Amino acid sequence: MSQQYESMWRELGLDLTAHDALLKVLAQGYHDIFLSQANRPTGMDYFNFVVSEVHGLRIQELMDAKRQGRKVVGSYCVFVPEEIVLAADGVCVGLCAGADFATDEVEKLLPRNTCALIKSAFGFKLGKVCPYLEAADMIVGENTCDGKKKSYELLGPLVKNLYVMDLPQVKSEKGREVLRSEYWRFKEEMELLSGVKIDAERLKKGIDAVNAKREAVHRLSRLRNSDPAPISGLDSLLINQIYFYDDPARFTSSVHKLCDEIEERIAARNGVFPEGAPRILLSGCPMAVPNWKLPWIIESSGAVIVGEESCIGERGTRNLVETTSESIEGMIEALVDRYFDINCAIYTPNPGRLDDIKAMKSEYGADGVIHYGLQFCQPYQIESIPVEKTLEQMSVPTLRVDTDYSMEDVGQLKTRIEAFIERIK
Ligand code: BJ8
Repeated sequence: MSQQYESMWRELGLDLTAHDALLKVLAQGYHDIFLSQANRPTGMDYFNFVVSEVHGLRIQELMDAKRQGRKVVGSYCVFVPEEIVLAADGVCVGLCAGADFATDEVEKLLPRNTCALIKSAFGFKLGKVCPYLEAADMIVGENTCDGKKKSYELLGPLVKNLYVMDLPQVKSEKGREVLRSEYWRFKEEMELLSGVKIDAERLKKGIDAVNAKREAVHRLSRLRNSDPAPISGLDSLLINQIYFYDDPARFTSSVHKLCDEIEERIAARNGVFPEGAPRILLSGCPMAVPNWKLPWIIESSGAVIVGEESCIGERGTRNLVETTSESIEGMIEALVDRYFDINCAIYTPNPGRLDDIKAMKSEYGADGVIHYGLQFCQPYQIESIPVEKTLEQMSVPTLRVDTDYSMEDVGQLKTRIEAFIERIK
C-alpha cells in the first residue's frame, strides 16, 4: 500500500517514515487481535478491507471528493451533527485517535496528566501521521470536558481551520437553547464553507442517511443478544469505530449484509464463544482506533462483550432523529432533541447515563459491567464511583478499570479481569 499512496500522503504533508512505522504497528496489532479470532462471520471481510485501506483508499476517496468541490469535516465528538455536514454535501470523519504518538513533543505542549485521547490527537498532529486531519477542510472542536476545551486553545494555532462548537453542560431549557443556537451557527458555517445552501430537502437527506446508519448498528446490537454470541465484542467495536470513517451508505449496507449472515448463524446456533460464556457490558470513555487493549484482554480471557455504553457504541448511536417535520426549523429542532439526549459525563448531573447502563445490562443479558475510565478523565472517572456503587447494590458485579493507551499494565489488567470473570461465573 505504501508505494501506491505515497504521493498522496506526501501531498498531505505526512511524515512518511513515522507514518510507515504507525501503519506497521497498526497492521501487526490488527493481525494479532482481530484476524486471529476463530470463526468470524464472513461479512467481517468487508471491515477487514476497510481497516487495511483506512489510510489508503478511503483517503483517496476523500481527496476525490475534495477535487469535486466537496468539503471534508473532521470532528472529535458525537455531538457534532453529521446530518448538517451531509446536507452541505460534505463528508464527515472522526478524528479521535487511540494510540500514543510523538509523546515527547505532546508533553511540551500539554501537561503530562492530560487524558490519552487528547494527547493522542495532538500526537497525530505533531507527528504528522493522520491523513484525515490533514485532509480536513474544517476541524470541529467542542466545549465538552475541561481537557478538550482548553486543549483546543492550543490546537488552534497548529491547524488552519479549527471551528469550536459550544455545548451545554446542564440539561435545562437554557442548555437546550445553547445546543439549538450552536446547531444553527454550525449550519451557517457549513454553508459558508461549502457554498451550498442547506434547504429542507438537503437536510432531510442528511438525516435519513445518518438514521439509516444508526438503524443498521441498532440491528447489530439486538443480534448480539443471542447466546452463543454470534459475533465478538471486538468485531462489534470495530464496526462502531469504522462508523466514523466509512461512506455512510456503503457502511449501512455492509452492516445489514453482516446482520443477515448473523441471523443465519443464530438460527444454526453457530457462535464465536461457547454457549453460556460470561457476558460483559463495557461502559465509559470512548475507544478510538486502534485502542483495542481492554476488549482484547476481556475476550481473550474467555468472556464476551455484549454491548458498549460508550460514544463509540450505543451512547453515540442511540435514538434516531425524528423525521415528521418538513421544515428546516422543525428538522433542526429534531436534531436538537436527539443530540440533547446523549448522556455524556460532561453533563451535570447526568443520571440518564446510569439508567442507560442498567437498561443495556438487562437488554443484553450482561452478567457484569466493566467501567473503562481513561486516566485523567475526570468526568468518567468521577462518575464511575456512583456507577459501581449503584450496580453493586443491585447485585450487578462491576469492575472499575482506569488505564491509558500504553501496554505496560496489560499483565496487571489481565489478572484483575480474569478474577472478575471468575467472580461472575
Ligand atoms: S459526547 S464522551 S465524544 S465529549 S476521555 S477527552 S471526556 S478527559 S471524549 Fe467525549 Fe463527546 Fe462526551 Fe462522547 Fe475529556 Fe474524558 Fe478525555 Fe473524553
